[in-house]
Amino acid sequence: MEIVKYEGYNLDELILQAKKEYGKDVKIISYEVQESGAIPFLKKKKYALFVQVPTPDEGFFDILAKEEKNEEIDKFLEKIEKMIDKKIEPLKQALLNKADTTELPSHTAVAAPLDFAQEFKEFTGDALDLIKLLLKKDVDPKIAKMLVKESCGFDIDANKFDLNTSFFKEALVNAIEKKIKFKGPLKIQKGSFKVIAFVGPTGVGKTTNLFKIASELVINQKLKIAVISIDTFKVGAIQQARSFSNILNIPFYAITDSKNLKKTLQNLNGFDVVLIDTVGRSHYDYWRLGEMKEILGSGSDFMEISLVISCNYKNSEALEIVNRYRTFFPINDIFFTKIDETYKPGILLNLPIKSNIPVSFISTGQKVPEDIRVLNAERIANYILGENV
Ligand SMILES: Nc1nc2c(ncn2[C@@H]2O[C@H](COP(=O)(O)OP(=O)(O)OP(=O)(O)O)[C@@H](O)[C@H]2O)c(=O)[nH]1
Ligand SMILES: [Mg+2]
Repeated sequence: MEIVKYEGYNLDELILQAKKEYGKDVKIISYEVQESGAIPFLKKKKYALFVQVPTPDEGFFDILAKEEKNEEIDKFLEKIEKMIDKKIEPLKQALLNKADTTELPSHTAVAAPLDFAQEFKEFTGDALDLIKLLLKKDVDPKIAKMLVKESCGFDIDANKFDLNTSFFKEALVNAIEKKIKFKGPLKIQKGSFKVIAFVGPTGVGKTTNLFKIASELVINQKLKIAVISIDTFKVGAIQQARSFSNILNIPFYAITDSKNLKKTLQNLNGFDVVLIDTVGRSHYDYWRLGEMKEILGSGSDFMEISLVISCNYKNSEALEIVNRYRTFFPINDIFFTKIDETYKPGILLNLPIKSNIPVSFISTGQKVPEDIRVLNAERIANYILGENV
């Protein structure tokens, strides 16, 4: 095998020349560009073209396989390596920079182990006992401290804070009332045309609980209700929602785009409440969340958005969900579900306090319509203290 070098001012002509001399199968290995001439505006590009001239019975790789000492090949391989390196360097840098700046979920930060005595050294007596209990229920230490302090007085003898009541529940309810906002029971005026959309991750109980609310509004409050589903993605989702609607004898619409949502909402003008069920979306799936925002956007002026969160989520994950969802939707309230599936319901305190979003309902099981309660301070205190509610 032979490597031949051509030099000239026109690259195409050099290639044509090589092909003319060695046939159309000649292999072009590389080319170099050099500036020629000393005066800047008279500078001309000069090319050096390197071609591999085929031999009748040996290819390039055959020669390499034989591990023959061939300085020419080594020289050209080196040249090719350098060219490749030069080409991929900006790409490598771009990837490295991206990796450096990629936002890590906030919950990946590892919490330092808690030094209980040090952390809560300003408390004594019942206050300390209540803090211990809150921590056992997965209440965030900072939130436990802040809540307990709300119901403390200063014990001059001990020079520390202690509860100003001997009842844990009273202390907790008092603190919760100051720190958490409650949406309260759904009281809807006839003819008010309220639109409520339920959003949240997959499988948290959006559809089930939407129909618990629908039942309350239809059966107890005698309101005119319609349900719109934009969950056309999951197999069986529409059937599930349609059969609930049939039982309640309320109109049901399945739509897929924002134009249809706008039109459907206009047609439902005479209704008191329209409930919108959405497809569960991972909070990491920005693309699909954007798609849903686009669809819901057409009714957003008068729409309330309820974010449905399961109580069995880890605290850090739940906060991540709220933070990611709220970048897409103006969240009106947090609707908790699956309280029956956890013994450590600290999330009921941590999430509303950290997010400063009001809370609305809590789902206590799978049964429609009865497994739902309005959330208030006393109810949260009962769940945390492990009392039946
Ligand atoms: N244990 C328990 N199960 C619940 C509760 N709420 C809902 N579920 C169950 O959770 C499962 C999922 O409920 P869905 O209402 O379909 O959840 P979804 O959020 O609409 O799900 P996607 O539409 O797939 O995102 C069902 O089996 C419900 O019966 C609850 O409070 N406790
Ligand atoms: Mg659903």
